[in-house]
Amino acid sequence: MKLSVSARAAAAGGIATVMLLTGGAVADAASAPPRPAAAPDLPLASVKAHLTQLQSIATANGGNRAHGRAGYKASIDYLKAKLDAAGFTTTLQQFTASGRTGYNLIADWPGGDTGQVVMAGSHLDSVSSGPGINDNGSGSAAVLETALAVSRAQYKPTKHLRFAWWGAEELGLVGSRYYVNRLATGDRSRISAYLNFDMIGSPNPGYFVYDDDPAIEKTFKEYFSGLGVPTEIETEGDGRSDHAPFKSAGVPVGGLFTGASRAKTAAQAAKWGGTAGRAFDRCYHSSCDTTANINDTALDRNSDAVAYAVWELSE
Ligand code: DTR
Ligand code: CA
Ligand code: ZN
Ligand code: ZN
Repeated sequence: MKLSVSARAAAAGGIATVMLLTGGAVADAASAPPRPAAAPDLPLASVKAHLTQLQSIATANGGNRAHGRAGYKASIDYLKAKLDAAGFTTTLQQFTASGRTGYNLIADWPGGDTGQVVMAGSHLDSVSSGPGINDNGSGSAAVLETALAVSRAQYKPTKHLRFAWWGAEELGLVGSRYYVNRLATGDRSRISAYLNFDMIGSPNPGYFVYDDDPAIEKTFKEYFSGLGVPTEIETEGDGRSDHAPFKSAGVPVGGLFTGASRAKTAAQAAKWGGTAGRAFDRCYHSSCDTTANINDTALDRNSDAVAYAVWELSE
């Protein structure tokens, strides 16, 4: 049974909406390119289990997971162990910032055309004032669970998949800049897409899609329209997260965001729910950015959107 794109997106998002293609549509379907297997619906419980681990790591290490502190390296170790066990080829890229050692974690999924690399990434560091569960445990957990879903499915896409967790983003995109600046000549043009996920579980969430690359933006908007969730263009963040160094290097970029310290408007509350006049995340860069600072629906929808885009863009 052929699903329309929006129904398939809904299915990928876990809502069983099936539309039969009848009459002329069948002709369209017959001429349509083969569609990839729908991306899996990532279990919210699995994504949240990573957040619980990151919270425990922060609690055991002075309350944060900041660059250069024990909590950051423990976060790296947690993710690397999961990825190694799942069959990824992992690389720890070490750098120094503000006199302290930092790390990027890069995980390559063996196979695929290394001339067309689809990357999904997020920064793993928190600020020093808190555990950084929404900023940015949320993005890091969603990217990790997407990578683990690739392994579970033994997914074999046409393109090569690479996942990345950046260090020292909070110091000024230090880790991602370090990575992009050290790409070998020609490797920049081999990255066909970089997808960035920084704060995707905000407690008073908005649904923002980066508008840097039209094809990537369309992919995310297809997914959310399949769920019946309206989106807005992300305007707060140009240059404010790890997609910026990739964009400056000419790589097509996109991503998702649920909002930080800006207040949700009445119009936004009318379409998304939540509280007008209140910040999307009133614990932004604060000690209260804990596992209690997450909206489950937003985290679930955005985690599934990460998987949907990775599958769609790497087919
Ligand atoms: N710079 C991010 C948070 C942030 C603020 N605005 C945006 C827009 C798009 C992505 C991220 C952000 C941080 O504090 O880590
Ligand atoms: Ca899900
Ligand atoms: Zn931050
Ligand atoms: Zn962030």
